[in-house]
Amino acid sequence: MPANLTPQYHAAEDRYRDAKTAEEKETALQEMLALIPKHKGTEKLQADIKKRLARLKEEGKKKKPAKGYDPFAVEKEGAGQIVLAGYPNSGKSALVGALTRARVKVTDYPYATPLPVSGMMPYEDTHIQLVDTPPVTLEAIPPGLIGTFKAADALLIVVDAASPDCLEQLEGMLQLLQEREVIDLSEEGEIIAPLPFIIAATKIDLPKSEENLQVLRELRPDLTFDAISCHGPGLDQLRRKLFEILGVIRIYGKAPGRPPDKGRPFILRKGSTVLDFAELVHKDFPKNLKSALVWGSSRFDGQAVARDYILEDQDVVELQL
Ligand SMILES: Nc1nc2c(ncn2[C@@H]2O[C@H](COP(=O)(O)OP(=O)(O)OP(=O)(O)O)[C@@H](O)[C@H]2O)c(=O)[nH]1
Ligand SMILES: [Mg+2]
Repeated sequence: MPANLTPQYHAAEDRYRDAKTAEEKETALQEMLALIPKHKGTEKLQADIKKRLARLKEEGKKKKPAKGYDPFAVEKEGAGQIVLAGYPNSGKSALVGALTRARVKVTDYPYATPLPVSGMMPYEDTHIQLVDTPPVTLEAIPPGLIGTFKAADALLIVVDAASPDCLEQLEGMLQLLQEREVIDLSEEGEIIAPLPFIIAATKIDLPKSEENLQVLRELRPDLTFDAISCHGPGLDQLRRKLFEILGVIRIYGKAPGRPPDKGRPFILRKGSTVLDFAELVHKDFPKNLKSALVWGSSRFDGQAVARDYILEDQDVVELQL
């Protein structure tokens, strides 16, 4: 029996998908329960919503008394979280300020940023979270900041290309992040799940920066440097690379006989299959999934593919349940 779900129900489901906190999830689930057409075809869905609500309540009860707010634990949002890392005054806050609407503090003196600050960077039809951080040096790192780095999906290492200390900044960052097992530069790979990273050489609009960058590139031919200025040059390319380093794809769902929902893509890891997508849309979908129609990466539009078909960025998928 078809479920015949209404657009209002779908909208509530979208809110559930986007909910970040337990409270938001609970509100969305309650809306879904109120809006779902009550008939035999939706019994399973209704039961699932109720189960999820019960689980949320249970988890809420179990929660330990709050230990207090931890400013170094930055809740994830958007298609992925990228944390900046760099020496004092290297231009981290200015860069987050240029790419997002976060209220960052940019000053010409060092140590202006005492705690992480998060902002959302628009990228095409999605958003990437950038986190500005307090400065580090080889000698001093704020307690808690390594945890912020490790929890990220990727790092953006910032080096001041206009500074005479730019090589020291680069080598210092690499040594520190390696020693603390955040990144892995060893050939064999020594740590589990090291973070991918990008190195931005900033202040490329200032004198000496080109020369300094040349030196960095000669001394570290194994690394790639993105030359940028927070005033514009290099930022478009950096936005694209920030999306690419996350290793995610955007997938648009499509209901039979309806246009694809291009408003809000589902975010999946690169290499995900039609089955992974189905699971993300609804945990009960995989067991009923027969095949799917795909527009985009398939040989022709609306091609029927199997459950293990590997999706690509910006594919449109209609699940056949
Ligand atoms: N010309 C130019 N100046 C920049 C650029 N990026 C940053 N600056 C300047 O460099 C100084 C330091 O920038 P911030 O963004 O505050 O540096 P930070 O890395 O956040 O510094 P801390 O918070 O101490 O770690 C400020 O005076 C900025 O205006 C750039 O691309 N070009
Ligand atoms: Mg700062």
